[in-house]
Amino acid sequence: MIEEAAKLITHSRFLIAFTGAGISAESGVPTFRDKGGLWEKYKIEDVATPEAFKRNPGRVWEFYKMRMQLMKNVRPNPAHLTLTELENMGILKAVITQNIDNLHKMAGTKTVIELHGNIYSVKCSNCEYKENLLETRKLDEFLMERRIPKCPKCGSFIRPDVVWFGESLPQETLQKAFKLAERADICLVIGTSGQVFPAAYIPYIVKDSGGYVIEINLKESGITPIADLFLKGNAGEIMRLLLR
Ligand code: BV8
Ligand code: ZN
Repeated sequence: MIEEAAKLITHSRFLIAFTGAGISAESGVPTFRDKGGLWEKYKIEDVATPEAFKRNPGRVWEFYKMRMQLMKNVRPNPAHLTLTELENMGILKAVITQNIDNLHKMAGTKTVIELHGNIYSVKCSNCEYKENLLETRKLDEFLMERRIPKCPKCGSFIRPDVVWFGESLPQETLQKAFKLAERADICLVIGTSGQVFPAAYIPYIVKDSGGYVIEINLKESGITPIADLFLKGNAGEIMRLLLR
């Protein structure tokens, strides 16, 4: 199986990867829907919807600051790094990720499409103001502040620049991802339960456009029924074997 996948991948002319929380699990980032995942401890409707933020912005910020804090000690694992290697070889054309954890970029992958935003990006809940806390080097200051952050331009509350449930994905980003999916001859689907839409359409679009779907996961997912190859195991281990 692995040998077959490795051969297909190294001969691919337009490989893309579609990733979810499982690719970062070996780095120590908690997933969402697994045992011990974030949605066991937190309710989506309390921390990841626009209504939750209106009701109780403090609680939402607590959730995201906890995740920002956690990210400080987290590094990319062999799965992220192998994708970068495939990009450097000219095989991988883009990583489309549902993760907000920044690890694909930290691993050095250049073409990363972050469908659900980035943990280090914040924006005003009212005006156009945006800031990336890594770029402005304000992360530590931001984490120390106990009050709910306010927009320097209009004074409204600052919120995480991520896509919450019930919110549309940025149209341009989504269209770009869908176009890549149409062009792909192979899509590597890594560590996602395939439950969240429209993101989970990506492998279906690849398939409908005549492409091949190779899935890596510890267990079967919503994508498995359309996967041409299913590689069961840890993302880091399997990805390392693919480029050996
Ligand atoms: C929207 C950012 C329009 C924030 C997240 C059909 C079409 C369109 C929409 C819908 C639809 N049906 C329902 C909807 C609505 C909804 C939706 O999809 N609901 C689902 C849950 C039923 N979608 C939306 O609301 C989207 N917007 O549709 O806009 C609109 C507008 C107004 C009104 C109505 C509609 C927006 C969704 C975005 C939500 N935001 N993230 C944040 O992270 O805080 S999504 C959330 O789930 C996570 O953040 C993550 O990004 C995403 C996906 O999860 P996974 O990555 O797959 O993680 P999960 O834990 O589930 O799975 C982990 C997997 O890894 C497992 O399979 C496990 O086995 C595997 N694994 C674990 N360890 C390893 C491993 N594999 C390999 N190796 C390992 N070591
Ligand atoms: Zn503002």
